[in-house]
Amino acid sequence: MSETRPSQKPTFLSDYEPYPFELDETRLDVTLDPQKTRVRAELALRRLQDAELVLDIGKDVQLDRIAIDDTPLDDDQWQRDGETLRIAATMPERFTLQTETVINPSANTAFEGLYLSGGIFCTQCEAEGFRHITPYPDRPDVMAPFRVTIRSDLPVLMSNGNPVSESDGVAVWHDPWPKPAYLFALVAGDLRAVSETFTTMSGREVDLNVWVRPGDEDRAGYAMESLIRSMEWDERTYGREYDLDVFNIVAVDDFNMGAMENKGLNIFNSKLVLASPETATDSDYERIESVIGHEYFHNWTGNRITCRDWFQLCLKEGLTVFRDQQFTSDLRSAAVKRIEDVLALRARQFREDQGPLAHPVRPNSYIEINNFYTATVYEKGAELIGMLKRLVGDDGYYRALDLYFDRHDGDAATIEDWLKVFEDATGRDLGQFKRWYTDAGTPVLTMTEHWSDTGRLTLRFAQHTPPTPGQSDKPPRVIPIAVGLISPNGDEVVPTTLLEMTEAEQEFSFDGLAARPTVSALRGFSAPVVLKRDQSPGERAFLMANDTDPFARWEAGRQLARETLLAMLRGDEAGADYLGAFGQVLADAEVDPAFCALCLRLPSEEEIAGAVSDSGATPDPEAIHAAREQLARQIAERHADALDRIYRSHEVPGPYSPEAGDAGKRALRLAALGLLNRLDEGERAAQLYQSAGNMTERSAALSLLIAAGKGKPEVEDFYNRFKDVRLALDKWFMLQPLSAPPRDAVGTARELAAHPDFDWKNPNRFRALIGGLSANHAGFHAADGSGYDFLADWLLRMDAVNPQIAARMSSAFESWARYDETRQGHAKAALDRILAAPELSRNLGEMVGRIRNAA
Ligand code: B3K
Ligand code: ZN
Repeated sequence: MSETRPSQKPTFLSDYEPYPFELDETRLDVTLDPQKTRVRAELALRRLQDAELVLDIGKDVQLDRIAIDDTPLDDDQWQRDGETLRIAATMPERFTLQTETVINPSANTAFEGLYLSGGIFCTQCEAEGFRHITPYPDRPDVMAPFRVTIRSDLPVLMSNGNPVSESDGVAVWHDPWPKPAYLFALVAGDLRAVSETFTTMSGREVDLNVWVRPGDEDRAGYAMESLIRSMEWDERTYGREYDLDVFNIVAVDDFNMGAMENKGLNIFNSKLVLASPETATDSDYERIESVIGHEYFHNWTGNRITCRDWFQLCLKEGLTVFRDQQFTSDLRSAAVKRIEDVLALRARQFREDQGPLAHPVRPNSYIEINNFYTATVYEKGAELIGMLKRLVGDDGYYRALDLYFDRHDGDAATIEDWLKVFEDATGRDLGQFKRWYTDAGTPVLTMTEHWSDTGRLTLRFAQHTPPTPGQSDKPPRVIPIAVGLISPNGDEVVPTTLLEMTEAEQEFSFDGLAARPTVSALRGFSAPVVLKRDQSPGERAFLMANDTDPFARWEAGRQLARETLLAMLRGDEAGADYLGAFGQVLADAEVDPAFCALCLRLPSEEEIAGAVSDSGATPDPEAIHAAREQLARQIAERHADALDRIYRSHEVPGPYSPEAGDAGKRALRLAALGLLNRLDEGERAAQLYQSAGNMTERSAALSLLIAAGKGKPEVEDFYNRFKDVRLALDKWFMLQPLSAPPRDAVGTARELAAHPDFDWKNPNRFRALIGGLSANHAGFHAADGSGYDFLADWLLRMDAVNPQIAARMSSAFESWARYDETRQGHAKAALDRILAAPELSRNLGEMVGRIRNAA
């Protein structure tokens, strides 16, 4: 490996050692300047052991002064090596380390540490960004109260905690809650606030502000409403109250991810704050509500109780995702939310678990921690909490959580601590459950049914977890399997019952049944497993029509659709059962439009490719695209009248509201339109585009037109309408490569990449275009390798500017080894080209290295 490359040395969980110093207070004095920001830091330290003082320091930080208790250190008393600063001087038991550094926010294109976004100074410190601001023990188990002075003539100056004073361009903030450096934030700029006051359950008043750029105030209202709902919900559901006098949210345009839970000063990607009916879709609104909730909920699960080290990331992320999922289900439809979450889990986490990037929810090692903010840590991490709750019951769960907050408030905790509160609160042994945290891979659960005429039904289960990188043998785990039984006339004869599987093979019996029932298994998706069962299309159609568990009902239809598609790919006709059962779903459209909309959605091409590959065959992206199109057309032909009725009767009158009821009706109407689009070649979509009163309809109509190979005038119109609205223009950059007929996708992406508005250093714009193409399955996996080449070119270009974004987008290559030899050859060449780049970042180097090892 060449010397210019950053270290590829892994960090191991087993090497954890406590920090030998205690940090009593951190005082920062920051004089802002776009090119030369000066940071004076004072760390009040206490020695716990006889040890060298080791701090982290970014290579981009110019260190001008280093002193202990006002005495500058001699050159031979300290040493800077890579990202480490070692201080060998003998220190008293208590001392203050003083440093002075200069950093250049305007040169910071990686958006980690302190940077500038559209004239606003802002920070991102998780996971290891604080070291790019000042030398520091930049690890989550070193916590301290912060006092921060900001000097600048910009009108708004903010940091964490409560404001102390502000005058003549000097603002002082104090955060009394000890926190690790990753939760530090600083914002300065010309910002305007949408403000409210919130009275907490114990009667304290909190000032709430959502800060945006001048002119954006009228798009910040929904974020504020969502914040208030989050605060009320956390008090109601978990008894958790907010703990500072102010809560500030700031929207910035350049942000590597969605948002960040900095104590009292959340920083958000503007995409997750700004919304108006004309510029944001129903899903954007839903996402804003859920991410505002997520970051707010971190105040307790993440901030008051943080992680001991980054291996414990799921401690805060899995739990906080679980909490935000509960929040959305309580506010909207629980059934719909569960299905959406399972769809996302399967699309991202199962795919991860089944490929070269598989890792445990609590990993054992990493090279670059930012590569581990994954679907496994977040979404599978949340599933583990859901399983725990199912296993110990609601009462046990909330008792355990109360104990967790009591026992660990102010701690940097571990997964062991987390499991222990459940054991102590419920008396249950969670030794076997812990394997869910330590073992990677998605268990495959096989179920067979045995009926005896004495009225007994026996269900036999076998579990097996396939090997994953570095882990070959996996012992059985405890799997909660929720089951219900439905009689031939559609009545539920056994309501939902939780079976606890703990062995590799195990059986459970039900007695006293008058007739052989149909089994509704894995209700509510009670465990993140792949369930395999032999079931006839007729039985699936029966469940699709009769199951009382909404998830299982949806799942039956989904399985039927998958099998129908697999059969079509083998050259068979589309199954009559599926086409028939679809009619039943349409007949129930009025009951729950949002649920019905989900039932109308066919499996994605990516999902079908996964299913083909599971069956031992090689997926052919073009054939998959064609089969899916053909099935959609057949459904549309068979149910044209019902679909047209739904389309006409579900127009939502009156002023736009993003709430679940109206959004569900729009979703159903657009799902019907999606199918009809195959018959009328864009006619209805073109009309809808013209009459659309909101972005939900307008963007859906636009993508249907593009998919139909039409829509040139509409694409142009959309651009002209939104060319000055960044977030809306991102949709324009995304929808074209995403919805284009596969043969045009790469060409479209290339043209757009040359467009003057392709401001690629902005993460949202880059993700829109590059992510749009990667999500066009048959387009990205073009047989000539042009999709792979295009992605490799852009990853390399982005890597030099923003390694986190490049690394994240590289996961589009994750499943390359499942395709045919020609495609594999092209993918390998593209991956090898990336690996050969002379100055590859640690981020992209680790990701591509792991992906390339797939075969
Ligand atoms: N905790 C942040 C994610 C930080 C990602 C660092 N690469 C947002 C969240 O999960 O709430
Ligand atoms: Zn989070």
